[in-house]
Amino acid sequence: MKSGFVAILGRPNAGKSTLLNALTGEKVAIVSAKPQTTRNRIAGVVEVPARKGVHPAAQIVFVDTPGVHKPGSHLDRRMLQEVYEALETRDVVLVLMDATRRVQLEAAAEPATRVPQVSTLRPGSPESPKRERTNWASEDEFLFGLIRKLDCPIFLLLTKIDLVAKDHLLPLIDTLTRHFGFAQVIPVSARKRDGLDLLIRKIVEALPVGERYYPKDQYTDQPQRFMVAELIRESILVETGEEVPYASAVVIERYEEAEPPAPPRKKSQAPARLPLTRIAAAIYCERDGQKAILIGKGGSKLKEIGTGARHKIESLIGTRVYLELHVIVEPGWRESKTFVESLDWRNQLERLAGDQITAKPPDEDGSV
Ligand SMILES: Nc1nc2c(ncn2[C@@H]2O[C@H](COP(=O)(O)OP(=O)(O)OP(=O)(O)O)[C@@H](O)[C@H]2O)c(=O)[nH]1
Ligand SMILES: [Mg+2]
Repeated sequence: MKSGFVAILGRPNAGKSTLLNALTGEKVAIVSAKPQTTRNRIAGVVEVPARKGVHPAAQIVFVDTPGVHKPGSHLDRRMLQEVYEALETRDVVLVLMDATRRVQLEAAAEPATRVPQVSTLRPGSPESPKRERTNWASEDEFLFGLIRKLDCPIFLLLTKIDLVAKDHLLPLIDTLTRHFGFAQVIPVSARKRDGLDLLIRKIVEALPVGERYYPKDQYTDQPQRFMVAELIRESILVETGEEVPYASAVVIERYEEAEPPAPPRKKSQAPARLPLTRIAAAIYCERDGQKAILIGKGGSKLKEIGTGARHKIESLIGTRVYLELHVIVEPGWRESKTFVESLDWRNQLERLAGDQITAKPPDEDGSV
């Protein structure tokens, strides 16, 4: 069989996490229309059955990463570090580019600047004159700088093609294919599942022969506890705007697993109620004003965040869930190395193993 790690890279909002979820068929990573949703690298494991005469069976470990952007805060630097770590272990790299954004860029570019703008993206290309760059192009250069020296196959994926007219797409693919040294250029729509079979086939072809890295039935490396924290953060991304989602972090403080379900009953009896998991989580923000927004009038916003998250958590873990949320102001946490490091679930696991996490009672004003 074949196996290997495939790093998914791209600018914020390129559709990386949506692709990961579509490929695994599970909700492995949270998704939102707001950029910089993903903060940690997340593995999603895909088992590919053998196809006679085409390829052997394979296990592909996709690694979703935070969107590449120039770091400002310590949190940003930590997010970029996650990208570097994903690139340390990789057999193939997928660079995702939002086709809708590319088409807009091409349309906005003056004819004179169109070609140089694209050529700035070519790995190893000489730098173009500054006047020809847009902010977007320079951000793309930063992304391409990360992969320039990699010695593994790099695929360019044009994403969200369900939103782009074919007559825009074809010239774009043509330009990209002619200008860049990618092993493959594959247009995909994670939403419509377009191009995913081809992508899987090309990846399996490129992977080395090897045994599984994860058990056959495991679809992610994340502990459930961390996925729960992410679902709460997803709810915050949906329910709040402006800077609040960016200044928010979620830490699970208490996680009491449900008792095993009651034994099966006769059909004539009322169905047994699902067991109950009790979870308490803290939402950290940076300022009192953000806390006020997160709690809302009479606790209404926090209730909405909690209700939205609870439904998703229930479908993730398959029990009923009692969720308590409270909000804590931690001024400037995004600049605190210690705090940012403490959010990483890999570090949290170490702490839990050391039994150092203590549960805190929920705030009176903030509980749901
Ligand atoms: N129409 C359409 N929308 C998509 C597709 N893929 C992603 N999106 C949307 O694009 C937005 C961003 O998707 P994400 O998967 O969160 O993007 P990301 O690259 O993981 O973003 P960050 O984690 O912020 O770096 C969401 O609103 C998605 O619903 C697609 O194939 N078609
Ligand atoms: Mg993401």
